Amino acid sequence: MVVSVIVALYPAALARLIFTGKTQEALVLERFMGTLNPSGMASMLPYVFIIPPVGAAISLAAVAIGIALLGIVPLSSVGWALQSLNFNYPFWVFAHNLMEAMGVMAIGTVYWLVPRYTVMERGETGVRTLFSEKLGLLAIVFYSTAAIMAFPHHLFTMPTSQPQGLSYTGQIASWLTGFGAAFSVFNVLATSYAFGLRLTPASLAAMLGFGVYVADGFLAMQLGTIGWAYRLHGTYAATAHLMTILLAVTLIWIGALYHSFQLLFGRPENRKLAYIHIVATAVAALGLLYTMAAMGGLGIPRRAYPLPTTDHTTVAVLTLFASILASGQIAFLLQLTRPKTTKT
Ligand SMILES: [Cu+2]
Repeated sequence: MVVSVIVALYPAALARLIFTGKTQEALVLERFMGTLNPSGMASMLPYVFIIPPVGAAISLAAVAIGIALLGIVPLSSVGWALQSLNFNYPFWVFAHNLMEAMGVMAIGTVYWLVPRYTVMERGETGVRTLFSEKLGLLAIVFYSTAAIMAFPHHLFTMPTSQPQGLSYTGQIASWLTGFGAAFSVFNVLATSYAFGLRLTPASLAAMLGFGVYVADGFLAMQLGTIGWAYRLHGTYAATAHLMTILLAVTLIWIGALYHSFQLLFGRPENRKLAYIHIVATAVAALGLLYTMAAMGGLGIPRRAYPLPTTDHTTVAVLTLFASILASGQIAFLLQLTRPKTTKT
């Protein structure tokens, strides 16, 4: 499914946009492409400017391994690329920042959605913006800049090879991303409070997704602290963090999807199904986050099968929240497969 999206569906959608003239999507994108404000395209900038340089080293290693796998050079000649130091640093500076770029895009999506659902505009201008566009831009730049050097937090527990200075840099940079997130929390709440936020599936998904993102941020700060990382690394706390950040970002993009539902599917969404989808996803995300975080605190290792706990309550609670998550996605599938003529 993933491969078909990457190699077929996405290029096809882009080709349609480029070659078949003014589709509805193209008209919407045009209003948007040239904008560099935080509620426009500014959150895409980190991806454009940070990912290519931080991804260069691991790309080089990948090319070397690819050439060896094709038999053009002997496999033994690329062993250097897989030595732990040579692999870990190029990999994590890339992988960590890729996740951060995704996070920044998600925050940009919240910045984009929230002003579109406020009751009032700023002054009598008729333009709906964030409470502070400048603070929004600062948050994007601050957050992505701090994030660049946060990657050594993945390698705190390599005590024999990670220089201490790099560990402290990773810890301080991780905490600084928390400040970047705090600017966004203030801005999004101030926008909702000062201009009034309307309840719609899009605005609810954006706010709940952002809420889950911030809740997960507190766990991320613990994992990004050297002392805590020794206790929590390799436990369910890390699983909780990874799973929650992905669910938070997904929920925010679900908001973008409901915002564009009419455009994408030619009919408005069924609100009841949409609310079930969003609330179930958010409740399950928080439930799984705190259950898995508690499991991590108890030292239960991740990536182990069968589940390395025999505590029936833990298993029952995990199963309960997993079922809530699944029922939310079933509501979404019903939404997508609903016949076109159904009343909404
Ligand atoms: Cu990281």
